Amino acid sequence: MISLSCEPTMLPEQRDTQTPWFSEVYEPAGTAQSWRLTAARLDARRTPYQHIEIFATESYGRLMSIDGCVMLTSRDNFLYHEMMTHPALFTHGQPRDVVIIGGGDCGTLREVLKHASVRSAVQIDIDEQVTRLAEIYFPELCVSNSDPRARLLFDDGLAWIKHAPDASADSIIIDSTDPIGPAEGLFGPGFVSDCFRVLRSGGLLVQQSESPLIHQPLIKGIRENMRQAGFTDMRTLGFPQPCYPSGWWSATLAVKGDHSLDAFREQDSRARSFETKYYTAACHRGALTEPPFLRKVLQESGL
Ligand code: AG3
Repeated sequence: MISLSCEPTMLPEQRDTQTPWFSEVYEPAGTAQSWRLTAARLDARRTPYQHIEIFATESYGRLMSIDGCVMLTSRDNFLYHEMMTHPALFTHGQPRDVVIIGGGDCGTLREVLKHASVRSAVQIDIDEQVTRLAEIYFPELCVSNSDPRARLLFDDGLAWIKHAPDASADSIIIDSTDPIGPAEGLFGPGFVSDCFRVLRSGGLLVQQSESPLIHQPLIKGIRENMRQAGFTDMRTLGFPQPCYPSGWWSATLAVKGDHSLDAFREQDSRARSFETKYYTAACHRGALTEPPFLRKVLQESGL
């Protein structure tokens, strides 16, 4: 006999109405998602850029929100951070110099530094407080921060990339918030063409591209910017992300020069020397096939 450990939903009169909840109300989709908390808010900082808060949830571990939007939870951030990093770095022949725009929680940085070929990883987040809070509440993401290959800068990514030398990076990963507030410019055509200039031939751009289900116009816009900038092949890789609106998220990859995203180092990926919790060569291969509903929308714009 299989015993189910899931208790049925509580009846209203049994509910604990005293325990606090965190809810992200996501107006654009008319949805909300909530987590029951185990304590009052752990921390909060109002910075010149945004309002960062930290909560302790009952079932997802710690949760960081920025301006009311969930950025990550302890339980499921591995999905996002692995998929923002490994497909791109296993597509490049030998990624050496990697730039992370945003990513202040250092989760992407940790994944990037798992690649032995990487000799420099520069992270440029506008808000130092994101990193300072991650060090306290998500120390597992910050384990590689003192790696000699890592450089943590607190600066405006838009301005940084403008001044970066031509052909100086093998991969640029845009690990940003939603396209509002300080991150808005990171979704603009000017920034994407600066990234194109800064990448070497064969270089990979990765942009967090929101939900394939509810943000199709945005994904179209991201890909139009990439195409306009001169990128040849582009692909939107979907992955589950329970803590974000719709529970589903994506990373859009673009390659510079005459390369195809279908050709990744599958053998190296299979024989990788580090652990991942979601990413595998097979899931990489599978994610390269865009689902028909998304393909249709992109095809309409010749993307
Ligand atoms: N970056 C993507 C956050 C977008 C979430 N949007 C939302 N909850 N409305 C997260 C940074 C992780 N390194």
